[in-house]
Amino acid sequence: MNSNFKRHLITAALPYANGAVHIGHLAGVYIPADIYARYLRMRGEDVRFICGSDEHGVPITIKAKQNNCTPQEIVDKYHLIIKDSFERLGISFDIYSRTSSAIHHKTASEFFKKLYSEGKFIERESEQYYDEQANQFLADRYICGTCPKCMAEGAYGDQCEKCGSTLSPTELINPKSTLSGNVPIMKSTSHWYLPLDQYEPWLKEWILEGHKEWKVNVYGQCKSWLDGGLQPRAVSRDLDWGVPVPVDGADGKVLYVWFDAPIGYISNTIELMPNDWERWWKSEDTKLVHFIGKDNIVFHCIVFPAMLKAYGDGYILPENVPANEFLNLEGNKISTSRNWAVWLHEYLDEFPGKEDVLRYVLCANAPETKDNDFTWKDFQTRNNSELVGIFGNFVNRAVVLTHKYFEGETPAALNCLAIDDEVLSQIPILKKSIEDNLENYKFREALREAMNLARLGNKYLTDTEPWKVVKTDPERVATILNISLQICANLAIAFEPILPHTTKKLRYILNMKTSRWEEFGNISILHPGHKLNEATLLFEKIEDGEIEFQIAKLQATKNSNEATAVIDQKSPLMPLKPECTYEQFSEMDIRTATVLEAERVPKTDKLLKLTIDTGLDIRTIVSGIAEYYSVEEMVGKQICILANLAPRKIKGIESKGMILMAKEENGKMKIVSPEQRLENGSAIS
Ligand code: B3M
Ligand code: ZN
Repeated sequence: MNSNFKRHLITAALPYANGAVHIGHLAGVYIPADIYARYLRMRGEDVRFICGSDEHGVPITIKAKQNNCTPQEIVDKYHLIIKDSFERLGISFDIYSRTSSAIHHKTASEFFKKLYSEGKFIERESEQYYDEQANQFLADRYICGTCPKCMAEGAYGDQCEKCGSTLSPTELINPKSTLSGNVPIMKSTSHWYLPLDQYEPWLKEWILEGHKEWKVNVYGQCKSWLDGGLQPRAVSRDLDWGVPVPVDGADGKVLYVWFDAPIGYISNTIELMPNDWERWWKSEDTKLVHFIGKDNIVFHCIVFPAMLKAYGDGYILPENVPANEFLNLEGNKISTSRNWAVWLHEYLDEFPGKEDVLRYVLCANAPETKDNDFTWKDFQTRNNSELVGIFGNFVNRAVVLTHKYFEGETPAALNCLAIDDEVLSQIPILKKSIEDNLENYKFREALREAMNLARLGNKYLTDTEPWKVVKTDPERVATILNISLQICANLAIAFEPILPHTTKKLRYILNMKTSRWEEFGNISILHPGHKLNEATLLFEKIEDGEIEFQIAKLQATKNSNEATAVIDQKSPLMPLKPECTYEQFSEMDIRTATVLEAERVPKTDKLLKLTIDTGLDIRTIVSGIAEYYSVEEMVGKQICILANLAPRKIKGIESKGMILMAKEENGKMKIVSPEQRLENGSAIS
């Protein structure tokens, strides 16, 4: 690393504590940030990696209202879920704190006070929307209406989720209160504004002239904001949740969440290093890098820098803001409110020991230059053919053969042939490329190059065939395995920032102490005679059933979203059947079961013959679902069946039971599956 910086301050966007973290957050922000932090630490750099929950703002108060609890209860709940799931994934924050902490309130409050007393704000009286029934001013998400830019319904007072435009409440067409649904009135209120327009020339100089190296998407967004002309921006809100505005007579007003949240980076650094934090924030030899998603660019590149500039006192500005685009899920935009997401805490529960598979797939698919798509099929393929098939396979072959031929001791490389030299010469080239990519925030490419090292090893073993050569030339095998093991050791270093759980395992197998980046490229990390531990598998295959389960889970979400949409449109549903008694209901034996085999019933369009494990027995059910489900989709699926339905013959086949299906408005039938995989035979009542 040829830089003049003495220390690296890395921040990752503070997630809102009104929900859990999903794969979109991970791919966009936390995985790249973590790879970067781990890489720099391996290089022996002085690094602090800062994050925490963003616990203020209107969405949190709305969620609290919906759940009939206090905002504090909401943030307490999600703060723990988020913190714990990050830890389990191995995101190596030096601190993960929260903005409801006393330290943060004090820091944000003092920050505001200094700017206020130095006259850096302008105070303005303005007319704002007010809900007379709820007795409340309608900031941000408390108001919605038609987006003036794309004409979508349901745009919020701060943003249109459809087209992504940043809005202010008065721009909305047909505004309505989200509290009561009422049309709001205008009422006068006063707020403090940061006059961004005054900082415009300086920002233009700093970004447009000084940071042409920023990512195209980041630079482009900044340029369009700056070209459009900056306006003063309110830094306070009429709300009862947040950091109170520390000015006499400002009762009922709090700091705008986007004013206090970035100060959270500072508060959390203070909490981490109460005596040393200033050296990190106020010294020109600190390199500050903000990892964020694209919707946060303006706040990190324009507003927060302007706040720091206004504050003065030696605060440094970010050296880079490598914001990513968005990750979609199975072709659709990830949405917290529609539950269209893969939630980190659920993934960790459902795929124990596979933390690194998620890290790998999300890095390989990171939306670095454009929006990207996550699909479960791609997740499975990347695991099975890349991690298991290439990386895991190579390491396993090298270690197992060393145990087989050399009792687990690293053999000596006696004399190298051209093929050996060729392979070894690739290592420093790949190393250089990985470094350049990591230092330029191109994590996908860095991962690809690290994987190329595994590919190189895998191909080398396949080409040299030590298992054949051993019969005629054991000395040659010693060289081949020595080189293979050195590649394994280099892989343990190259992958450490990306797959820390795996490289820990790999280092154990190789009985390797170091994971210093400096050692990368060394082709005698493991000395002749160095004893290896037993080979264990680095990765396991992911079976079709696991993927089908995830797809079914998403499908269930989609179905329930569509059902909600149908109800919202008030379309007629099937009329209610006549009343029945509980006894009548309880005569039905409804249970969970799994489809073992499926085949089409010959000469029919609609029928599938299914072999089913009911937990009690294996039986056949003939079902008219071939129109809606293929044979492949059915195998492995968990379903619910009416198990004590009298048997009957369909097309000559005895069918014992019936699959529970739901009929949609459009007449389509969908299988009813349990929310999570249950034991077969679980009774439904
Ligand atoms: N809480 C917004 C977001 O998750 C946010 C980031 C704050 S960083 C200071 O989009
Ligand atoms: Zn819009």
